[in-house]
Amino acid sequence: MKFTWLKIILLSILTIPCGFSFADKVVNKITSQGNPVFTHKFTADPAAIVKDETLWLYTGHDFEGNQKGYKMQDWLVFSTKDMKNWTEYAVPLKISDFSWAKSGDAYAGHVVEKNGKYYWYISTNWSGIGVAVADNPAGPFKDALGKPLLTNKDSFASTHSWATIDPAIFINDDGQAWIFWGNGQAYYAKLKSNMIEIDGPIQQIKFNNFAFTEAPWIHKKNGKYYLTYATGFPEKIAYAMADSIEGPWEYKGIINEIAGNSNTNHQAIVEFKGQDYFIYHTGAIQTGGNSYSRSVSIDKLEYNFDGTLKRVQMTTEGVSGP
Ligand code: FUB
Repeated sequence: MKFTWLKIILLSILTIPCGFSFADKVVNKITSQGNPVFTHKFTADPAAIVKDETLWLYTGHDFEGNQKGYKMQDWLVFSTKDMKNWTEYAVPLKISDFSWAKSGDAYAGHVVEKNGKYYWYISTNWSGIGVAVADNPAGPFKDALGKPLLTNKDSFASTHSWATIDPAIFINDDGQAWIFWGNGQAYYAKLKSNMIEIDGPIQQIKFNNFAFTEAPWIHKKNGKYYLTYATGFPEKIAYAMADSIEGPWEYKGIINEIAGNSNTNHQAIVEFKGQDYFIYHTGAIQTGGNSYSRSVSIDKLEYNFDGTLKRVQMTTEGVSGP
């Protein structure tokens, strides 16, 4: 009894600094040994945000090792202040939280903060893209709409069932939020300020050399916009640059090679405490890792003087190992 109270008080002290107390949601403390960052669960499709002094990592959750197809029923959330010591929280969101998602597949998602609320855009394989909302980054998140935000009809140039996946959100300097998504073809649209409705027409991204597979991610650095995305299959990660969120985009090349033992790679890019990070998944966990039992890894992302990106070095040590 005494121990339980002591544990709760200690966890409260540890988790208060970013404005919320998450003690009741903490399920695990992990000291990472490098890549993959976590070895106790299979994690995939990373997305990350920074809030105050904390990096929040949201991932998909593959079934146990040696899977033969995508089996993912919930999403996971972790936080860190130093990229080495991580806190894992109770499962914040499940595919069953979206009653309309008959596919039952918890595909890639992306979290953003707007006006003190946290919005988690998720994909479902063939049931569309949904959005869940929470008052804090650890959740729990709740379906904000009770229906999909986007369906296959919105991916107007595509005919396959998994065309409407992999949402990526970018909030521009003027406060306008944009959603990008797609498989095979890439689309984007404005979000209304309530973050749960599409505002205006849906556009398709096209440019020379744009061999788009999936997993768009937008970030901005030193006035330039970067669109990173998976290309080919097995996937590499390529990128394009633009002076405006709506392009025109200029293809710049490959930044990450095929990930060890995985067909997919699915990157997130984030700056945290002055360092840029490339977060991705591989099938390289040595017990049971493969294309459907994936694990998140993190390495540094570096820029050249002209703003182009250096190729990522996928490492065993990662950013937290010895
Ligand atoms: O995890 C299921 C799908 O695999 C994602 O939606 C894609 O980005 C790929 O990583």
